[in-house]
Amino acid sequence: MQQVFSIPKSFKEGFKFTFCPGCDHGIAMRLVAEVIDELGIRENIISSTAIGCSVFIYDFLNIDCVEAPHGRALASATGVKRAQPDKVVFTYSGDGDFASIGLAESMNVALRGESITSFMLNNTTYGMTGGQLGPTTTMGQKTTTSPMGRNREYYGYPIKMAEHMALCDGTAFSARVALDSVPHINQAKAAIKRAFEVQLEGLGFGFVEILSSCPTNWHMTPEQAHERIKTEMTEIFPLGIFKDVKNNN
Ligand SMILES: Cc1ncc(C[n+]2csc(CCOP(=O)(O)OP(=O)(O)O)c2C)c(N)n1
Repeated sequence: MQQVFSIPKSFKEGFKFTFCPGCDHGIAMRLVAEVIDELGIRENIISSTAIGCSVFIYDFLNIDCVEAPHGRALASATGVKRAQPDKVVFTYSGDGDFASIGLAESMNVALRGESITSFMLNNTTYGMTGGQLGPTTTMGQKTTTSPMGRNREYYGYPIKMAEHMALCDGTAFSARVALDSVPHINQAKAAIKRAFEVQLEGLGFGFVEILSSCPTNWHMTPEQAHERIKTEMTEIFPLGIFKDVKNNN
């Protein structure tokens, strides 16, 4: 069959995504791979991922990777960056990894202003383990551990990570983007690039929260899942750049 689209060089040759149909991890990883190619940093980059569907990055990207325990991607990345300051170091996590089990690590990396770049995929659930309530599960959302829907009394409120990261003095760039449409995907790529650039420019910690679909655990078609991102999720998690030290905002 004739290939009609190009594959970023940072992908492994002959790789095949093993994500569920309609999962946005594939789009996010492609954007990261395209940016790595465009910045010419493939030979000089190290990823740190923990557990969750993000872990598969080392199956697909042709880059150096370290594997951390659940929630500890940013702690491992800190060690890698401090040992090898000339390397470009990034983490790629789910919201459960970054904003729940790894919340202390994430917050402290931002407060210390570590020169690393982090991406958090917000799919409002613990995807890999079957759709339990996570730190970003929306109010009223039914999950396997909130079968009646998330409520304030029992579960509290979802966390807005891009805003929290922006409040940390060591953060140089914090943005929230989404993968539900082509214009949003283009904005997502620009934010991913900027988050790498602040590391290359030595400005501090770079963070991008990426609103992404999990049709399997949301019990939706891919189209319905993107509609949910566009309507419900962006209402709760507004898109935008919350901090960019270079542009003084
Ligand atoms: C210390 C530890 N606790 C729990 C788990 C089980 N576990 C594996 S993946 C996962 C959920 C990951 O969810 P998230 O980070 O949101 O990523 P997603 O799979 O949704 O992309 C959990 C709880 C584990 N592997 N290790």
